[in-house]
Amino acid sequence: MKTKYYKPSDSSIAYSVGTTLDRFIKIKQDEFSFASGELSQILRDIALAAKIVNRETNRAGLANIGGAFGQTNVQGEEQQKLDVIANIRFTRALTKGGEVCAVVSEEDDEVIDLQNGSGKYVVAIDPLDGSSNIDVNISIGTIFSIYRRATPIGSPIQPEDIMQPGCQQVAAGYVLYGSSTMLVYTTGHGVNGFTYEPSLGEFFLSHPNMCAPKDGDIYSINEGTSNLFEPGLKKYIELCKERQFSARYIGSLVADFHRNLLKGGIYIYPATSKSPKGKLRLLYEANALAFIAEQAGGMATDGYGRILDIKPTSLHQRTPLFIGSPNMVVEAENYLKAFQERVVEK
Ligand code: FDP
Repeated sequence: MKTKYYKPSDSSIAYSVGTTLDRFIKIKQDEFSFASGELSQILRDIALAAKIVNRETNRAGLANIGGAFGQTNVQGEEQQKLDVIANIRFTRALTKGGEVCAVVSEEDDEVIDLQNGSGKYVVAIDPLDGSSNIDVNISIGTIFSIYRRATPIGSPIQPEDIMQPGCQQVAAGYVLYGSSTMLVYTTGHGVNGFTYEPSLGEFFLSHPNMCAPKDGDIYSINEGTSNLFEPGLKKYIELCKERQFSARYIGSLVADFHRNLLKGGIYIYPATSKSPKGKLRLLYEANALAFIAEQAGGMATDGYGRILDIKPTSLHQRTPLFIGSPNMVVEAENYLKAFQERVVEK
């Protein structure tokens, strides 16, 4: 039999289309000390569900899947039809993949036990974040955290499998359904971003080794409740204005976070006198983004301490969030603490 070596063609038709998410995951699989392909499979499952949610999101205006579902979730928030669709899609993908034993979702009151005796992983997910933006065609997202279960594989799910601090995450990521759809994830070895190519149905590596600028000039906060902010935060916002920073707030955490990660800035969802724990959820919103922020050289705190060190005490626990460029997060935190001290000293 005659053979010949493969020689890439010089023709433009043979130009590389780039690195697919699948190939990238495979290449990087060896970075996990406990590499076995299972974590890679979960990332692929999430990517598949993201493609489906992307498709549904894109035709929301046509397919009668916009608007309210007619029920409220455990947070007391009105569920949108797409919230429900996304929840079903991600849960289904994680169930079929076979690597996950339990899922915590914003849309479900309780932990979903997948009855999977061989599942080593627990996933916490906000299937569709920023859902109040669906009907007005503004960017929305998916946020996910992956943990290894703490108790032996095959045994019943225990609270300690679920209530792990964010520093125990083995991977985390988000999908941004924006002017293009992106999947960004970390496994604790830097952060990489992939852009969806709809005609090929693939995510391609577009943002390798993402790094948060040390400083920035964008602040993202809903100032509508500023009269309820802590005094230190009011001062910090004044400082942002004195420095003529840009105020940018979409009201979709993933989109606001993503912009500031690329451009440099701080996203704040603070405690207020009305909501001392803020609004965002620790397990499936703050932790994932905090892990990504830190891996990209950024920072995430609740205003007084590191998000990833918080030991969860309840499933749908809320936390204030200050996240983004490290110099900005430190400065905001210093304002909060300094002012609090002054108040205590009086
Ligand atoms: P939403 O309620 O629309 O899902 O996750 C909660 C969240 O959106 C974030 O995505 C967003 O940053 C924030 O709430 C917006 O809250 P406000 O309307 O209070 O600013």
